[in-house]
Amino acid sequence: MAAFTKDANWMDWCPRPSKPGFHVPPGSVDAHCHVFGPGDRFPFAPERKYTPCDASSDQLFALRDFLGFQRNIIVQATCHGADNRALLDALVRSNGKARGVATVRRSVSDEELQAMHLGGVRGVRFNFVKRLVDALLFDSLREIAERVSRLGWHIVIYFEARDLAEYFDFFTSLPAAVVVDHMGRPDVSKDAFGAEFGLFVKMMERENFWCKATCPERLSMQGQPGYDDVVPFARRIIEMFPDRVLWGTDWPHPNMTSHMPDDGALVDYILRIATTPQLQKALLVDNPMKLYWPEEVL
Ligand code: 0GY
Repeated sequence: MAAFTKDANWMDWCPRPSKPGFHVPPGSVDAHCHVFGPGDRFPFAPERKYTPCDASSDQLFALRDFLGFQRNIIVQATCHGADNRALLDALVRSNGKARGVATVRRSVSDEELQAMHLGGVRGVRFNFVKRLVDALLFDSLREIAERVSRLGWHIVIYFEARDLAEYFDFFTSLPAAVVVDHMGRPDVSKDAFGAEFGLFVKMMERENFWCKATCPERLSMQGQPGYDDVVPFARRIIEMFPDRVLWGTDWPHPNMTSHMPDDGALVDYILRIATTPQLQKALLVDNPMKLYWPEEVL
């Protein structure tokens, strides 16, 4: 099998995170994380825009246990393209404690979708971040959205705030629940109550929209320890839409260039954005369970 060499400037994930002071509620779900490779078992996609370090399911599950979480939502990253084998293998190895979001092409068969469903996939991801993908084939995405919505799956979308106006009509016409990664990547040097984030809030006002209040480390210009500039954005969205927000580590934090976050510190950051036990339980337990394990929700 091909050997892969990670990009020269690739920042590896934190090997010894701190133990969080915040004890997450029982049943908490890390609702945005990835597995990468290992490249000698699960090759990275030829069309990838970056080659990461390996980040295996065993390493992810060790982090889950260390941080006090019970389940994961593993999201297909662009470095694996539409080859979901690493994801599906991780779902099997999780013994039911993980569900997944896949990437598929229009050519995917109904049988393949059905097999993914049985394997624990509950959504597809459409990536609109220009540095991560090539051409966007909207007709194809719409067709995929219609097909997977029949399986009860949702659509995860990843885009940057400056592009939202261009994609707004497409996003709001999707025929399923839509989950937005990282609050639509706001420019946090702007006002959390200003026009740009206002457009995102307007989209969230639609009942089928959810979002992940994730990635302060990716969005912040001020950086650690508190990611202070991201807090007003996350608090606004969590307090306005307490029943449609999710949280995840984003381990192993692909394409970070400024610093590699301490995953324990990221868990402590939750206290700054979800400021009551009710908001924390909704964010970490009730909402991801409704979306990914609805059969277990009474
Ligand atoms: C993230 C963020 C990034 C990468 C991907 O699929 C991906 O490659 O999502 C990024 O580079 O911003 O959520 O993992």
